[in-house]
This record gives sequence, structure tokens and C-alpha cells, in this order.
Amino acid sequence: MQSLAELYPHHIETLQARTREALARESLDGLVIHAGQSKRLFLDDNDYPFKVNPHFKAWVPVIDNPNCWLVVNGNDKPTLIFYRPKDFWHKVPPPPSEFWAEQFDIILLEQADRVEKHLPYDLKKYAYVGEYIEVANALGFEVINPDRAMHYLHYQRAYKTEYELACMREANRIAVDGHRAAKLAFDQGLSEFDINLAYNCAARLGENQVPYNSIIALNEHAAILHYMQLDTDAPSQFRSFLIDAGASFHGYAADITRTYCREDTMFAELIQAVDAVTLGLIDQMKPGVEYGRIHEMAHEQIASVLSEFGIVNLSGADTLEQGIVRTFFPHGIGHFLGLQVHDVGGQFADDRATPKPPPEAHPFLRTTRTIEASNVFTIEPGLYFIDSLLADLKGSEQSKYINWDVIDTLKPYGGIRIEDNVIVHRDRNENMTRELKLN
Ligand SMILES: [Mn+2]
Repeated sequence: MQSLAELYPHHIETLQARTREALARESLDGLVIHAGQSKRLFLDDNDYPFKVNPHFKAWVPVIDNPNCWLVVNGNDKPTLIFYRPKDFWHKVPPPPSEFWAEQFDIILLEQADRVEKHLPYDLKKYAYVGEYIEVANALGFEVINPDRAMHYLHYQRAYKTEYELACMREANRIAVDGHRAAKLAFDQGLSEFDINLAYNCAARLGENQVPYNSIIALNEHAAILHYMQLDTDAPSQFRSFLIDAGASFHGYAADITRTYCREDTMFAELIQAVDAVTLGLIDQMKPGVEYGRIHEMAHEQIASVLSEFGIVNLSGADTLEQGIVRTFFPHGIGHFLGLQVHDVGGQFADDRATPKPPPEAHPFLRTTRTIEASNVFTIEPGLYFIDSLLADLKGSEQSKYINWDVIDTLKPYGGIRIEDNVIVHRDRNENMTRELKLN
């Protein structure tokens, strides 16, 4: 296995090549990428947690230092303007010396508002890439986040370099440590709040370092797709536990979901069935297959599960035909994963970002592209008992096909989602999550 240091130069070469093409499309000389800056709370003297510009962390794994800049043109060695204030209130980062440092000409910046003298003298042919439009204007940029360049870069983000894949394997490893600890905490009867602490503790990640708010849901809470509260009290009964929690490594995300059940119940068997759907769908992914087709297959297979478990008194095919699956599986089958948890470019038909929207029947599908080698996806089928959606179903013509008694038995368990992170290679799939033996 090659080290990150060995893989990194090729990663930079790839970004240089992409930058050359992006610049050619805009007739520009270079990009000036702003890491971002601290955001102050209204009427306060505290800042929100800093979240770096993904275009910045694509180049350099510095995710916690605002006021940094990159100047890149695809040919010359990139310049990193690295913020190092004189500051006795906060920790000042040491001058860069890690494996990535030698790929850059590094300028140390002592005062954030003095960056101008380190930027190209004539900014006419340089584009600002970042969030702070007023900063770009004040510096005199005329081109800000230019569409054609951005679209091209976002499209290319789907093809991960070997360095990126190594980072994502490591993010998975960290997340799996957290998941194991969380499962143990569930078995020990801890509250959602304490399970979350156990997760963060094992993953060695603070609340602001995980790539998204972890979903730690006991019992009925598992039916709330983005449940983000954390009950500090343990429930009197522990029926089920759904955990959707990730990790970050060098700015790359993992995004893993598991569902557990204490006892040998029908719900436990249902978890096994959804697990089998996850693994079956992953086997269907390969270069050339439409990702949207995987989503359709998920609907077919969840329909069969609903039929087999007697939740719906119809065959799998008829359950699908009647449009009943959406009540139980109302979200998309997954998404691109990378620098962002829901990585960009999922609905582009080409590198000009011609829209490729999801089909009308599946508006929440985040990725509609054709699967290709070096893509990284999540696959996350679910099966939930959501009050509002069940109420709609009850009021519909299809209500007569539903075995409402079975649903009443299962509702206290909330729902199920099983989510793995998968690299599609030319000749095989690599399920990063399962290779770590997280079952
Ligand atoms: Mn996900």
C-alpha cells in the first residue's frame, strides 16, 4: 500500500490538469482560491465553527485555518498563502512541514487583510473561487466563481485520485471505530446523547469535526429521516437504534448508517432483509450502469420485502406498480461521496453541467449520472414507518392492500437504513465499510 505522501504528487498533477482545462474554457490565467474566513455570530464576539471551501481542501489538507489562499494556474508550482498571525489568544499553526508542503511555494501571511500584495498584480485574468464575494470585490476581482470553470471542476470531482481514495478509506476506518463504540453504548442502555459521546470519543472527533450532524435515533426516532436532537435521558425500553454517522480525514468524508435491534423480533429480520438489499444493490453497480437504475432496483427490492413480510398484501411486483414503496422508502438510494458528504456534480449530464434531473417519480435522487470507475458512492436503502406518510397511505385507495396490524407492530421501532461507502473500480467494487468488518 502506498503512503499518502507517495500518492499525493499524482493527486496534485491531476488537479493541475483539471485547472488547465477549466482555465482554457474561461480564457483565464489562473484561479485564486480562498479558504474562507471566520464568521462572527450576530452581536457577539464568538465565531461559528470554521468550514473550509471545498475547492481549497481539494488541493491541500488544511481544513482548520481560515484566511489561507491558493494561487493556481495549472502549470506553475501552486502558491499557498498560509495564514500565521501573531496572536496570543489562539493557537497559531506551525509553518507547514507535512508531506504536502513541498508541492507548494509557501508564503506566510501575518495579517489577513494584507493578502493583496501576495496576489497576482493584475487580477483581470484571475478568477476568485470562494464564498466571500465582498472580499473578492474589495480585492478587485472581476471574475468570481465562473460557471464554466466551476462546472468542469465539479464534474471532474466524481473521479477520485488514488490519494483521495486512501483518505476515504481512512475516513471509513475512523467512522467504523465510532460505530462499534456506539453499538456497545446502545447495548449498555445509554441515552442518545451518551451514545453520541461514545461515538465521538472512539472516532476521536469533536462535535464540529464530524462531516455532518450525526443521527443517533432510538426507537420511534428512527422514523425521522434527519433526526438531530439527542435525548439526554435513556428511554425506558430499548427496541431499535439507527445511527447515521460519518468521519472526516484530510477533508474527505465517510457516511455510514446502521440499524440495530435488541431482540429477536420481526423487526430484526427486517433489518437483515434491508441489509441484504444494500449488499445486493452494491453488487449491481459497475461502470456503464445508470445510478438511477440502482435506485429503481432498490424500489423493486423494497417492494419484495414489503410483500414477503406481509406488510403489503400484494406481490412485490404489484406493490411496486401501486406506488406503495415511496411511503416506506421516501429518499434517494445514495449519492456521490468525497470532499463533501453529498458531493457535487451528481445531476450533471456532462462537464458543461447540462442538467440531468432525477425522474419526476423520484425527486430526491441526488445522483443521476452513469456509474464510472473511480467514482465513490453511498448505497443506503431504507424502510421506515413514518406517521405522516402512513396517514397519507391510509387515506388513499391503496389502503386496502396494507396490513395495518403488522405496521402497528413495527411502528415502535421507527425504521431501518443500512448505508455503505463504495468505490467502483474498473473490474470490481470495493465496499470500504464492509472491508472493515462492520456488519
Ligand atoms: Mn448518505
